[in-house]
Amino acid sequence: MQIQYLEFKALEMRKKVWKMIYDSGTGHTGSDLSCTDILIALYYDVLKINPAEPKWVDRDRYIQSKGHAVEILWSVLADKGFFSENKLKTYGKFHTDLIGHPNNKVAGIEMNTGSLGHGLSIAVGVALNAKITNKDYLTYTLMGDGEQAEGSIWEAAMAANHYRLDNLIGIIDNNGLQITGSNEEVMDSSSLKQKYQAFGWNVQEIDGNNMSEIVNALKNVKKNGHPNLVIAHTLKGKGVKVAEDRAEWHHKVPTKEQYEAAMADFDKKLGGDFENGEK
Ligand SMILES: Cc1ncc(C[n+]2csc(CCOP(=O)(O)OP(=O)(O)O)c2C)c(N)n1
Ligand SMILES: [Mg+2]
Repeated sequence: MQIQYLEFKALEMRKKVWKMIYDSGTGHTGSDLSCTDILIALYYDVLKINPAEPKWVDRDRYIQSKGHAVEILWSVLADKGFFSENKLKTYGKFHTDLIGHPNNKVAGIEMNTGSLGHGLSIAVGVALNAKITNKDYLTYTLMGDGEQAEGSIWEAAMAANHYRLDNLIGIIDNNGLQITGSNEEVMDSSSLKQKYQAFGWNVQEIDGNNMSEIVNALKNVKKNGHPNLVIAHTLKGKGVKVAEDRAEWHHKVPTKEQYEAAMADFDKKLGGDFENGEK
């Protein structure tokens, strides 16, 4: 897949998420924009999936452990055709199943998540199943950096190497922020590379808002008997200046003025840099 096309998609999806949060009055704005590029790389270039057959047995599995960033996930799943754009409009409304965290009643969702610290454990089980049943599918999980404070992560990290799960790819959205402040203020999550390496993992560190680096890292995971981790250095709120690198934008909804200013900026970028999807 062309990197320029993926960059275009990421911009389009950021605009969509921004509008969705404004329209519905709810959402994890900074968290969605932080990992948008990662989801685009996964869903448009890396994952082996078939939206027409969501439960295809040989599909790659994606478990979004940082479940709160669900608006970008719903947007991508609709765009890929797992469900309709009309259904997407029901996000956050009474009786919808497009709720504020991933919900496995919806096509394309493997597991309910949102209580932080569980995705890696689930992914270990799913990857182990592939080993036991001789399946080639890969299992990916996206975690937050604040989420690394959960003890269950480290139990899962140990188990992943014990069971030689080189079919497991963990990704950390390393944006330096949590809800109430920075990692330094809330819980020190530094030296993640050394920590995972000490648990036996192969670790790559990349710029997590750079499409080529994301795609390269995800396609170059090792098959050497050890689980793989990609530490993706990102900017929380990426793509909307007012929200970038600001903890209060974790789940803030834009004002009318902020909404309109960012929409105009998105339109300018989409119409200028990316007219007809070309850079
Ligand atoms: C077990 C648990 N504790 C607390 C929360 C509330 N919570 C939601 S998001 C969040 C911060 C997560 O920060 P991080 O993992 O860094 O995610 P990101 O910066 O990508 O949003 C917290 C504490 C939760 N969802 N689950
Ligand atoms: Mg974070």
